[in-house]
Amino acid sequence: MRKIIHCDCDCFFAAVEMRDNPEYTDIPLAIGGRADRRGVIATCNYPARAYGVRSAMATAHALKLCPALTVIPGRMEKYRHVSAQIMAIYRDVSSCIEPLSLDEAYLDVTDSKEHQGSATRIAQMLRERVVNETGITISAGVAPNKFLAKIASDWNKPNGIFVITPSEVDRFVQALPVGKLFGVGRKTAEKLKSINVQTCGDLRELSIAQLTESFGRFGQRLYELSRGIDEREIITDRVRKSISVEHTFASDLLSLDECLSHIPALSDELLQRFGKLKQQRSMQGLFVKLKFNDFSQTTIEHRSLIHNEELWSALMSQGYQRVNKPVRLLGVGFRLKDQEDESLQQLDLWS
Ligand code: DCP
Ligand code: MG
Repeated sequence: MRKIIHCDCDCFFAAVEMRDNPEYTDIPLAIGGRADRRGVIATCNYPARAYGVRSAMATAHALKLCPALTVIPGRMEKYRHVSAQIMAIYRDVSSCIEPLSLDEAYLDVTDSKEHQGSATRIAQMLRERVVNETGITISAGVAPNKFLAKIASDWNKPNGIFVITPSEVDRFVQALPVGKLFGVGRKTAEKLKSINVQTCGDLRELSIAQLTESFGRFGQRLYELSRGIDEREIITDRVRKSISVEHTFASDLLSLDECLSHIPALSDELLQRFGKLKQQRSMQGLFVKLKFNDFSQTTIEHRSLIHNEELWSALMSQGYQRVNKPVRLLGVGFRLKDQEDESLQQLDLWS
C-alpha cells in the first residue's frame, strides 16, 4: 500500500500578494486582468470567494458580484520564485515528488522514515514548514493513491489537511459525487445523472461493458475510480525520456500480419500524445514492445530521427520473430532527446 500526499497552496497568487501587502488580507482581493480590457480573474482570496468570485471568471462579472473587489495585476516572476522555494521544501522531505503546476505537487512518502513513517505527520510537518519559511498556507491530502490524495487536499481547504486511510477508502469513495472524479465534467455528470448515477456507489452498479458502451475507453477508468483504484505512479523523472502507447488485446493476436495491422492506430495515438507534450521535444529513436501469451516480452529499439509505417513494421517483425508466439500486448514509442531541466521550462508556461 502506498502513501501519497497531495499539496496545494491556498489561493496561491493572492496569498503571495497578501503576504507582501498585509492591507489586502481582510478585503476581497483578486489577481487578474482589467475589466475594461476584457480581463479575467486568475485567482482571488477567500473573502472574495464568499461573493462567488472564481478563477477564469471575467473581471467585469466578478466586479458585479463583488463591487468592493480590489483587482490587481499578477507578478509571475514573484510567484515562480515562491513556487521554487515551496518545491524545494517538498524535495527536502521526499525525493519522490511530482510537481503539477506552480502551486501543486504529489509526494510519495511510502518509504520515508521520518515521523516513524506516518504520512499524516509528514504532511503536517510540510504544512508547518511551508508557512513558516514562505508565509504561504497549503492544504494537504493524504491517501493510498494520487486520485484520492488530490480530492483529499481540497476537502478541508483552506489551510487544512484530510486523511483517507486504506480502511476508509471504500466508504469514502462510495459516497463521493461522480463530479469529483477526474475527467468527469458537467456534461458527463449530467449524462450519468440521467441514468440515476450521482455517487461512485451508484456508478459501481454499472458493469464494465455498460460503462465502455456509454463512455468508450473512459468507461474502464470510471470503473476503477469508482472503486478507489488508481495505480498511477508519481512521475519523478524531471525530464521525460520516452513516450509510448500500449494496447492489451482482449484475445491474442495469432500472426505477424495481425500485429502489423495495428500499427496505424497505435502510431496515430502516439503522435497525438507526442503533440500534446507540455514542451516541444525532439525524438531520437523508435521502439516497439511485444508481450506474448506466456508473458515473456521483447523491445526492439532503433535510433532514428524519422518515423514511418515501414520502420514500425520492420521493428515489429523483428520482435515477433524473436519469440514467435501469440501476442497479448503491442506498444510503440519514441525515445526523446535530452532536454535541460524540463520542470523549470514548464514554469514558463505561466508567463
Ligand atoms: N490560475 C490561473 N488561472 C486559472 C486557475 C489558476 O491563473 N484559471 C493560477 C492562479 C492560482 C494558481 O494558478 O493562484 C493555482 O491554482 P489553483 O487552482 O490551485 O487555485 P488557488 O491556489 O488560487 O486556490 P485554491 O485555494 O482553491 O487552491
Ligand atoms: Mg491552489
